[in-house]
Amino acid sequence: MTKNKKLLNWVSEIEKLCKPDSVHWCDGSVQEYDRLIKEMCDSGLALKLNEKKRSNCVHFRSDPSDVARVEDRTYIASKDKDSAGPTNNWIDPDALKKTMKSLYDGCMRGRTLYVIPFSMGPIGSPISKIGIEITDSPYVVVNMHIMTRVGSKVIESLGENGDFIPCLHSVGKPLEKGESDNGKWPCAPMEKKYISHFPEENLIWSFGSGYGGNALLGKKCLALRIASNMAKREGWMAEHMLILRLTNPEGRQFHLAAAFPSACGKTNLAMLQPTIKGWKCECIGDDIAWMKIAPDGSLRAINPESGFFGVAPGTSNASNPMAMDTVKANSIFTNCVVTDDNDVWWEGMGCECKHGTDWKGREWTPESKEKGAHPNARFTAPAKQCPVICPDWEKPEGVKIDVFVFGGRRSSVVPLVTEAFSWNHGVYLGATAASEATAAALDVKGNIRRDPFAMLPFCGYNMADYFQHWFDMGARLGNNAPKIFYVNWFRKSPEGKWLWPGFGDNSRVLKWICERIEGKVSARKTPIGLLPDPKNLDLSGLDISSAELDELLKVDTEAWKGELADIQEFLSQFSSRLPSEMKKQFDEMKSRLDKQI
Ligand code: GTP
Ligand code: SPV
Ligand code: MN
Repeated sequence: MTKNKKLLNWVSEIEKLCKPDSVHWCDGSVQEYDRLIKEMCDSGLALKLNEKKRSNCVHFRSDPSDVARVEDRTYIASKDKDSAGPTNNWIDPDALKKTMKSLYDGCMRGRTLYVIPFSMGPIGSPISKIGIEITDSPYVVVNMHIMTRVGSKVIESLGENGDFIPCLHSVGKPLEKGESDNGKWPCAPMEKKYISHFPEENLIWSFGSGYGGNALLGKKCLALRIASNMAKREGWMAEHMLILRLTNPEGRQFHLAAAFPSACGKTNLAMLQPTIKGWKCECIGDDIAWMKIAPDGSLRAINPESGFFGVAPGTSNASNPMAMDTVKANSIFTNCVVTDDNDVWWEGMGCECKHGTDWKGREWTPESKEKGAHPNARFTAPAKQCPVICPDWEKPEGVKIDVFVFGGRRSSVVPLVTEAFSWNHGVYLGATAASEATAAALDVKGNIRRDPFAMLPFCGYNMADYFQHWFDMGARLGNNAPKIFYVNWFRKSPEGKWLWPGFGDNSRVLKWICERIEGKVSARKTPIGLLPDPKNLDLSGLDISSAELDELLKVDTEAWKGELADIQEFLSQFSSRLPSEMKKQFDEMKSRLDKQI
């Protein structure tokens, strides 16, 4: 039991407010996990999957209204509205607390309050942080067991006076006397959902949703929205990035961190199996990177998580065999199809399901009109089960980052790969990144949106100041600054076919990137950056026509002038707060496009 006063006071204050039936302090043990899973199976909320097919795995069906992050209900409550900036929803912190306190009052009646001590990052790493999540959802507890390091060791490391980030969560569905959920996923209606951040206090309050980033508060809320604020104040970086180790045939290692928006390929790239000879890839993280400048001046990254919360649909032995292996045991699935023999299935799994039950609990066959799995159906799986997890993935000092890669989902205009002219130009590329909408957020509509550094929904302060932070980090890193590239795996032909095979074949692009770093290959200067000479891309064994390749590496000046107008409009929302360097980069790109160089 902890002697930490701040923690004890906070738990007792929340207990008084939320009025749960009981309180349970999580120890992170296997017994605790097994007991909660059994309780949820017994109550009908979870289904135990076929032990012979998927050992120690369960499936959950969420409420159909609670299937993804809700950006319209996500708030940054800083004292001053400008600190949140034009891309975040802002409410005055006092007003928001007042509203939420009335929602929290008695919200845990009939339920258990779980206290989850967790560490983001290996316990004891100089880059790690401790959080405590209070939740009334056992689903959240078991997911946190996988996604973070939970339990007594964290309490020990916190000690009597250690500090932590308080994360309060409730599904927002109190139970009357004698009432039970009856196997139904508890949550509150949309207008009562709040995913709130108080950055000046390092405080998170989430109410009404039990799904993913809304409820597993270590992930997007702590590791990105709150951590981005801390990183800005303390001079480090908290980014929506996978971390990957590449080893070339000579044995030289490169560490790459890549930011793509939600559902745009991070998990896939993180577990990539190269299709080119002699290259090896190992996974360090698939969603979040925390990075600090080490005493030797290099930039060091850790993955603050210990599990993967990955998109299920589209995951197959062909696209991501390492993820398929990772989820064979000890995993949680949410909103998939359950087959008649109690296994899970989803669209794009690379095998057939003739008959099963869809994510809404209805009979499903291939003839059914609707998809069987929700497009944002997910698996939760321990990172250590990934066959290509890097042996150094939990190194407390992290790995040295050599390359940053930005990208998004663009069916036209943006070429397969572009190298930035400089750090500052790379920051401009990251800041002006754009992507097509996906199912990872419930309320993102429309076609293409600017998603700077894939952080639009996750940067917990004014995005203009975040741009400046990137420029500042580059200046501090100097010659140690990673090289910056921009990729797009998602170009389509006019008929709507992928022009680039993607997945394992993305290793060909990574090879070019590494060879650029080593100075082994030349590049072609274009108005938007440096592009490969087609002869320098390793396409051996690929069936790709030279017309397709030309299309993939084309810079269409007119289309880019259209892009420029959109970028200008996007940047204008930051008005006088926009860094002057960003304006300079924009002007330089405009003049290169005008001069066609
Ligand atoms: P979040 O967990 O939401 O942050 O997503 P993510 O960035 O990790 O995306 P993920 O790797 O799960 O990929 C999302 C979707 O993109 C899946 O349906 C993949 O099959 C698809 N995808 C990933 N990589 C590629 C690629 O190289 N080419 C194509 N065509 N599709 C890809
Ligand atoms: C994302 O949307 O980027 C995710 C899933 O990684 S969630 O945890 O729901 O944010
Ligand atoms: Mn993500």
